[in-house]
Amino acid sequence: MGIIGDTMKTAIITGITGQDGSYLAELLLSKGYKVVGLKRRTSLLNTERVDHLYENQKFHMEYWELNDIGSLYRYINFYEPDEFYNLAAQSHVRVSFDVPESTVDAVAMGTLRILEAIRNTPVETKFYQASSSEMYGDAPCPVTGYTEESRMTPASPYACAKLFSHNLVRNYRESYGIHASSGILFNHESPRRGETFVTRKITRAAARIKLGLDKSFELGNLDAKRDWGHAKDYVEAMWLMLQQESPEDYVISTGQTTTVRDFMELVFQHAGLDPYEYLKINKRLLRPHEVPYLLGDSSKARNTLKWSPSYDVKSMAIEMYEGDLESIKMER
Ligand code: NAP
Ligand code: G4F
Repeated sequence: MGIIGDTMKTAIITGITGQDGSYLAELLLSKGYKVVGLKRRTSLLNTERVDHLYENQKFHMEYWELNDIGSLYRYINFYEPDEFYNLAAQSHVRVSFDVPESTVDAVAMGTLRILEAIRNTPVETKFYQASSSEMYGDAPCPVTGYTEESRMTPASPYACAKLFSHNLVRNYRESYGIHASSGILFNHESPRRGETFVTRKITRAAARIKLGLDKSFELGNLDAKRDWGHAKDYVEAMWLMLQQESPEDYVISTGQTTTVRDFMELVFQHAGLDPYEYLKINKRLLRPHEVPYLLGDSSKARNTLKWSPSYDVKSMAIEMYEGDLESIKMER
């Protein structure tokens, strides 16, 4: 809650226990913000990514769910946030084909509930929405990459729901003057990436094989191409969007795209291993509808936000592999 004469900003972050939530919380705390992280209740503790932040007096956690409207109004009224970052989502594309209804409820209706709460409370709150490059689906990609204006043909329940939220943010900004921006973020990874996303699957598999713990690993489609950046760079862009005079949407990407196969070869080569001695292709890991190619053109963010990534795919992959190697050794 703001105190008279106190210039400290307050931010609410949904999805605080996730990869991006943890990096964004670190960034905002380093800038002197009070950070309120909203988490859902889980039967086992899952706060490893933010446990190191608890000793900071400016870091708070509250229970909430994407479908819990009352708590949302309560926290906005109580904390009076200057900024609200909506990062919570069932974020796994393939899983969204298995549980489409709950994915769409969380990703689409969850955003609507937050925007409604911001609109209906007397608090001036700037809003950030975690939009996704998955929204482009398999629409034709310009040679230099998708821009904010490119056509979007989402190819999964997850991506359809993200596109709903993306459109809603623009609509609330135009209809009610809310300072609401969407970041169309291309894939971003880190040593904190969830273990079932392909990059982390690969770096963990290489580390476990290197340490003699596993003799094989499984993947699905090796031909898909992704524009992979580092989550630390990407949360900086989220913050920059909310520091702008006017709210807008921005593509955030590296402008370099790599196949899953090349990413795997890069990691295994760094580990001194031949991936094809261990790899098994499992058809169950294929998707009903694949997004074959993602490349982003982040010129707008680079020119307006003065944002640029500090990692390339290789430096990020090596950091992830080395991180996995160290943590698996420690676990042992
Ligand atoms: P992540 O690691 O999967 O984290 C997702 C967060 O959402 C977790 O804190 C999770 O809580 C929470 N969550 C999921 N369902 C919820 C529900 N029903 N109620 C409350 N909280 C819920 O995702 P991320 O990589 O940090 O991504 C952050 C956001 O950016 C997501 O919206 C994602 O869709 C979007 N995005 C990600 C990328 C990327 O490449 N990483 C690219 C574009 C957009 P639990 O910890 O309890 O599961
Ligand atoms: O790592 P992935 O699961 O990421 P995906 O589907 O691109 O989605 C991620 O990035 C989106 C931004 O574009 C976010 F919105 C979303 O929340 C998430 O963070 O899969 C990447 C590629 C796919 O083409 C997939 O088919 O890797 C291919 N792949 C091949 N084998 C695999 C596997 N993906 C996973 N998860 N597991 C595999 O074994």
